Amino acid sequence: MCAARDRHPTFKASFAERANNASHPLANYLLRLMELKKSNLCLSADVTNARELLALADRIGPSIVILKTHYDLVAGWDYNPQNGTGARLGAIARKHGFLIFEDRKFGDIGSTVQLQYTAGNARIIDWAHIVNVNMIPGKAAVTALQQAAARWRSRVNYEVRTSVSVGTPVSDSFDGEDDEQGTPAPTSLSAPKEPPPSSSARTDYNNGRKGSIVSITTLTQSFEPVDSPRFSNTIAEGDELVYAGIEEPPWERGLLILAQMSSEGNLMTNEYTQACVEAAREHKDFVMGFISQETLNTDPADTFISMTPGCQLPPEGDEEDGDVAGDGLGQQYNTPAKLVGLCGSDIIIVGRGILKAASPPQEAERYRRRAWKAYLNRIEQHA
Ligand code: S5P
Repeated sequence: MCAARDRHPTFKASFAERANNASHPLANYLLRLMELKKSNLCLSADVTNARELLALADRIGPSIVILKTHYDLVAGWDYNPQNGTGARLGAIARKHGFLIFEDRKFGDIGSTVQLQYTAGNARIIDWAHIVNVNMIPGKAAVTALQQAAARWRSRVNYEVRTSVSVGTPVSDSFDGEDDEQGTPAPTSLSAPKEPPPSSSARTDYNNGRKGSIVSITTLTQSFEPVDSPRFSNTIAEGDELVYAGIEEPPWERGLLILAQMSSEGNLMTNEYTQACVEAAREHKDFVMGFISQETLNTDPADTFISMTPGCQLPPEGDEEDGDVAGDGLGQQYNTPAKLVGLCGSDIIIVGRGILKAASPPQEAERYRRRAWKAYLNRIEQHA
């Protein structure tokens, strides 16, 4: 089911050793987090309302290192950048120690994916540490996403504080792209639209336009340096709590390339997968790894992380590594022992195997233990 990759150094190396060699700051962080939590489990949180998503993140958080979202299937997603669903997930992630991966599978021309990543109501880049790209449009999509992340990163250390003062006369509308989309202008969470003139300077922007002159509204924005990735506004659940034993994640965002799929009859050929690997090698400071069915590290210098969906365990009590049937809609499943132990995948991605269990937290622990055991067997260490 997978090519033998066991001669590559990453196959037998511990996550701690690989953390030392990881050039991507978020990959380094994730590998250390995995060692700390003894977890190589990602929950695919495919639930359809925001309240359920937040409750699930809080319940399963202790077992996982990544929570994967599809924000577009969640009803009631609150887009408020300061205390909406993304920000609240961020607070839960900080409390339990996991990263957020929005499984958006960007797949369009460069200019469009940049906007899909950073703009719109969701502003994915603000709350998702990791996203992924479908390479069908070619390498430019990767370059474009990397550019967008670098631009965001260069601004994000500054909080924008906005104050509005009203005098006479005034203009009655603001020229803000956020207003056009019906959402409030971000004040402190999002990166500013203009780079700050200096870390402590105050800049005045009068954004008034059109409107009848009755009084003057002055929009004053000050950019203040922030040295922590923590968002400044208080978020209800556990904002003050930070997972012990590791620092908060770095600001650098990470990308995964969708290089192989779990679904039956998918069109990703070996040649296509190889083109994904080449694109990753060309963007090592942004691409952390792959969504794939096996490790794709072949060159001695490769240090990519492979994350694998299409994973389920047979029911408790059945033969440990027996076959698991697909879902009837094209999804195919393999066990952690096969994916991690034989194929060299690093992180298993599990959705319905956990979500549909009688007790999702208990089942998440079962998956965590089994995937971790498969990793220890692979590197020939014993618990
Ligand atoms: O090849 C893939 C790639 C992905 S990201 N196959 C997948 O199944 N996925 C995603 O993983 C899919 O969109 C879903 O969110 C999750 C698998 O869910 P499960 O319920 O079948 O475990």
